[in-house]
Amino acid sequence: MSKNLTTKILEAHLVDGSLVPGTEIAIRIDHTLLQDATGTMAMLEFIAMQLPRVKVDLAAQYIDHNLLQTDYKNADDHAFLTSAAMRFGVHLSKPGNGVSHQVHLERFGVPGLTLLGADSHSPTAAGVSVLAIGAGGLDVALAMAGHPFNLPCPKVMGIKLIGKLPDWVSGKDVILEMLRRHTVSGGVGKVIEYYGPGVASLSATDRATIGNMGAELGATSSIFPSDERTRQFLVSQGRGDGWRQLAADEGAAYDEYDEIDLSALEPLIACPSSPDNVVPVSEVAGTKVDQVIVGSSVNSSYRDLMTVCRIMEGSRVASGVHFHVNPGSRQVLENVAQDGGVLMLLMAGVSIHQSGCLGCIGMGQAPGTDQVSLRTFPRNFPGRSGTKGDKVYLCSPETAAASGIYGVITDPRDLGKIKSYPAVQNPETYLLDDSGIIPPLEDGSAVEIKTGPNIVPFPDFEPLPDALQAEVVIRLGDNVTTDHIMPAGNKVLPLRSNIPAISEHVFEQVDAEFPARAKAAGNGIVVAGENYGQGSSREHAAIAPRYLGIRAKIVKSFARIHKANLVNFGILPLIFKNPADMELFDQGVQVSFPDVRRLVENGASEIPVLVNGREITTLLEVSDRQRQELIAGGTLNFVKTSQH
Ligand code: MIC
Repeated sequence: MSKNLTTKILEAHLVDGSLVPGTEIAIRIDHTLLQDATGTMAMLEFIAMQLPRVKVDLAAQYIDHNLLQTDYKNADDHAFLTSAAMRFGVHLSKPGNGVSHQVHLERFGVPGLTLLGADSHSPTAAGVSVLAIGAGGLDVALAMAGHPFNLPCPKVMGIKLIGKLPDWVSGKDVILEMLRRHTVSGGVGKVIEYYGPGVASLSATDRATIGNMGAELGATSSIFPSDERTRQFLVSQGRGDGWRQLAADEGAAYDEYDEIDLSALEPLIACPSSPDNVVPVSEVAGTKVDQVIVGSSVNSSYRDLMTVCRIMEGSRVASGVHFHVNPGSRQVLENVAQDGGVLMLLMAGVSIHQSGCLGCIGMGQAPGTDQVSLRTFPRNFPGRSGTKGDKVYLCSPETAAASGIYGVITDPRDLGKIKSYPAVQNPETYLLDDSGIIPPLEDGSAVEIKTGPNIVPFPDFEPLPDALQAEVVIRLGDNVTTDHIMPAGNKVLPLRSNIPAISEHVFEQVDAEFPARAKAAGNGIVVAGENYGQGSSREHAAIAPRYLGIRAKIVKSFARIHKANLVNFGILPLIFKNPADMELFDQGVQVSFPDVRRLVENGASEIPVLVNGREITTLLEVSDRQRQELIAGGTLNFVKTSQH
């Protein structure tokens, strides 16, 4: 029977279960990726497993998020991560070496492998046909310890690409078109597999852009065939030996289908404040722009930056605009510099920053009050930039550059009337420099782990009680993001290794009184609508609420990674059987879950909840393994008390 590529890679890695969508499967993981914002906690969790060394073929730790050193905290985390990486056999990418996704694509990704990353944008590795999945830090720590990764078997959505992108239109416009059609929840429970004659026209880095932002569709992963373009990219990175051809079989079936004619696409833009709020650039053209940023985790490759350099060459940034470039990696910057791009940017008035996530995660670069910021980043959730009420638009490097020149949102095809499209290709041979990567030691057992006052031990969480009484601490609507639950930004991110301190910021931008109310309630629950917990993989959005006493979340539907994180830290992920019941759960109301432990233990899929003298039904859709973890009070407790 002919198979799609996703099925082939999953089959080759299947350890448990069968490939029936929705049922739990376990897959072998080849590579793991940690970054510093999620990685300090994941590394603490790995240390708690008391193993001498990682048990995956390749583990990498990147320092790319918490780069501002406004006090000792981030610098202590960097030292901690460096020492832990050396102790446990992990590659360490130093601060300034680049964004995890771009560096992994360049230096480590190999077609057909699996990658588990503690970052939702890990599927950037789709650019070189890696089946990469974002997960909570604990799941990645378990993979580093050699455990298979458990996940609901995804459906496969086949996207047939035909045609070829017109000038001034690039990979970002393809994924914005996907978001326009399918929304931020359209990919939940699915791998998005691209195929068809149009694929060959996309470079590895355009594919990486599309894979990266598959996370914004809520997709489990995205994948491209490994073809001649993949081979060229690996050869240009001095890694041609790792290439192999991979594709779906002729006539392979998909669970869902869609088709995009690349030649019919036009420049698109996601308006504030959701990546799926997409319109043609021409619809918002003329809007005054205050800030433009190109780069960070997406659209920060050589092609993207050099395209901007060539567009800016001989032009100047408009007087009212601050134009920033955040290169995806030191390698990108070195190659752009070698080809004269740095001078083109500087002479146009662009500020060039070190390689890293920077403003994408609110680590600096926050826009001013009421300012319009145009970014090539992957997400624009409200307040994520660090500014409350921000107006962040997401677009391609072409649109960003054209808008930077005119000072208003500009369809780059208008610039095409006076400049020819640069049509930049990635280099045939990159200038290679791995000085920013420290390889693992043969034997790291003597390395002492460095720590600091802000790196505090993981809190203890009690097992699920027989019955639960709790207060509704907050009720929210649809599409609540992890940025709402556990904000990032330069004040909060340094607290990622200190749960008691970071928990004081839960729901800060939505309702600053939440932490105090949750603590006063003793046990609490959160109630919300559809697609709860979309966005980041940050497990702090589960750990910190749990620390404040949240024992259950009852919603209309969950995003994949957040749901898994809730189970990992002992929070019941419940779904309203009748969505209209949500109205009964006003803030402050007391609810009870009679006999809950026995029901979870016995495999009950329906959990009754008493509210205002009425009994309503909620659904618990988890695997048997997850039930045991919930009963234990979380995965760490479960792992400690069993062989797992
Ligand atoms: C994000 O874009 O939100 C991040 C930064 O990449 C996060 C990771 C984090 O919360 O640190 C993600 O998407 O997983």
